[in-house]
Amino acid sequence: MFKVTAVLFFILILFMSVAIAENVPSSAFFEEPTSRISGDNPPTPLFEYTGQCDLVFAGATMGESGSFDLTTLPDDATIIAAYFITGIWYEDNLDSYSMAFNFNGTDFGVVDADTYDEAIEDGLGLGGFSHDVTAEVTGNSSYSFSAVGIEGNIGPYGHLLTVVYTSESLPFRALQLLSGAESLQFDSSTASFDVVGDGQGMLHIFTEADQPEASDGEESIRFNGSLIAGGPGSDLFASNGGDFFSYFELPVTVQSGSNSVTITTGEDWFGWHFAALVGPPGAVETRHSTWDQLKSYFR
Ligand SMILES: [Ca+2]
Ligand SMILES: [Ca+2]
Ligand SMILES: [Ca+2]
Repeated sequence: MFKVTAVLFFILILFMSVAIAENVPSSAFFEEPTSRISGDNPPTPLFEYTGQCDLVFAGATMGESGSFDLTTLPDDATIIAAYFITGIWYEDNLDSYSMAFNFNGTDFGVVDADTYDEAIEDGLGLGGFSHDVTAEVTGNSSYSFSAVGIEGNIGPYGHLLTVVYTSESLPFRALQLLSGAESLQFDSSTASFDVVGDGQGMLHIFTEADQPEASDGEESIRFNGSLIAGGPGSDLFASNGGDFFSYFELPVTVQSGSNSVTITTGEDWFGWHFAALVGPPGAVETRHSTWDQLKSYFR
């Protein structure tokens, strides 16, 4: 009887060992993954403005056509700038990263990417577009679009319409938009802002081709080095706006001079195309503005 019990016990232990092994992340048995799509191409300055300003956005999910529904502009908004921001992926590097654009019935023809992140071994090349549609955006409305890749693309994934506006109801502040194409996996990338002063601000981030998945590694956003969203083991970038579209609005404490945002991802491979920071105006801007106001009193 004892022998039978011992054999059964042994078999039970064997089964448990196999079951535990199957649930351990595969990385435990292999070398740590090396970066395939390194953090080397962060978004860079696209537009900045100082005044009674803010920005609103509309997103669109994966597809070569769709519409942006702008609903949150206040009645007295004056539109200052509008950009259609998207990306396109390729299996390998191509001579050109180009797409045919139509926005709200206006045909823009074939447009080259503003920038691209070259594919490296085992990687995907990523083109980034920040297309100026200021003349086409007139207020709250639904704006149809098409964005069709020219050469064997495997996108586009998510799309963003970002609109900068002024309103008498807003405080005086500074705003900066960054755009680009950062193809990122198993790595971090850091972009910098340089227009705001000290105080409370709002950080905006857009990524595409991120998805909910068991993430091997860290998905996070850091601001000036401090973790503000996600973290180790997190699935932060999980298409929170629908298929392959993510947008984050995060309150932050900003400082005059330079402010940085760092995006980190593990296994989830995605494109980072846009970041914006809104905050109190920098000291130089305020002094300049005050001097201009002073002069205007004596004209
Ligand atoms: Ca990259
Ligand atoms: Ca992904
Ligand atoms: Ca994810």
